[in-house]
Amino acid sequence: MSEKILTGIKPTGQLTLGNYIGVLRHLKRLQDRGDCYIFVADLHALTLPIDPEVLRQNSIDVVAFYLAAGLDPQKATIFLQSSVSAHAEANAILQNYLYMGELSRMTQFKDKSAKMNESAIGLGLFAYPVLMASDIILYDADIVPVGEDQKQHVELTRDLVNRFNNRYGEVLKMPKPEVSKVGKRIMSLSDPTVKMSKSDLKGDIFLKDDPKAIRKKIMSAVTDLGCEVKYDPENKPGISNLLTIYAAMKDISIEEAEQHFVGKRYGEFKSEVADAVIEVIEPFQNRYRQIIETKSYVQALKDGQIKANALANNTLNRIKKAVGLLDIYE
Ligand code: AQP
Repeated sequence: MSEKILTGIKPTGQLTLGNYIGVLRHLKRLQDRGDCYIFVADLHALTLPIDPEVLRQNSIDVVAFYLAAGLDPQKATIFLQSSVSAHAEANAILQNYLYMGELSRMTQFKDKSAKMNESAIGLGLFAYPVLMASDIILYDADIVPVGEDQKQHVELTRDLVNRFNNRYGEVLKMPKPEVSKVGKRIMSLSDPTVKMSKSDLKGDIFLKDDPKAIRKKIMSAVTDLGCEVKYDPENKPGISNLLTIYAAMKDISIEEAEQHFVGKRYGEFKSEVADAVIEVIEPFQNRYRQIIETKSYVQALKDGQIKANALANNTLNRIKKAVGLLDIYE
């Protein structure tokens, strides 16, 4: 049986080059490798305040970007998380197998809640990893491709699966996070010590930025002292980040990228990084615009919804049965 692969993106804001490098660019290859379930994590987007119209538009964008990245709805199942009610049901059951202590140690929760007033931190933000575990478990996922920031949540899902199976037998499939070697954590161009993120408007390259804006942002990216183009994340975080971006765009290793820039100055280096990004992102944007115009994302979501519900409900029934919920039709 082919392996099941699951991944999703939260429609919380404009997608960044970080999302592209961390996840989107791998999708085309993944759909040929296994049975792909690729979703829009719209329920997760509600964990922080968001305008309803913005959420709707962002959700369309995420699907259009999936398709622009080369996902084929005939091969992969593309769906909205909120269109499969099993996610919420599994969440209600599985929340009893993760504990407050472990949830409060999640880095993403600590980072996001640190910027908020305590009285405004929603329960959903705290319990985010439970819903994410439900997403993964419902599709019997073997592999969960993620950026490094999400790896901790997949590890927690593994703990939950262990705990649940120890108690009820081999009910849940054990998933594995898969983090790409190059580009697992793309950093902000204005502060290369923090992650490039949808919610951080400064110094990020957004997937809808026009080529001129992309070039300008890269040319003014923060660099480091010295003049050598060398991969050294600790002492040269800015240069290392740009090297990573270049390597990801060219689909080569960091060493090969480093080799290419031996003896070149920062200005020339940045200009080549900008060329490399534009060369990949411009055709990607053209495909995105065509998908938005023809609304082909609608049919993809309708088809995906049917397939996703079938598999998710199957697993949900297995979970319900294992924990002792009565099935009156049995
Ligand atoms: N900077 C990044 N480098 C590499 N991978 C990244 N990802 C996100 N940013 C980077 C990966 O993209 C996938 C989808 O992310 P998400 O939107 O579901 O969640 P996130 O990690 O919280 O992304 P953001 O951009 O930081 O969103 P906000 O600002 O809303 O919290 C994930 O696999 C993620 O690892």
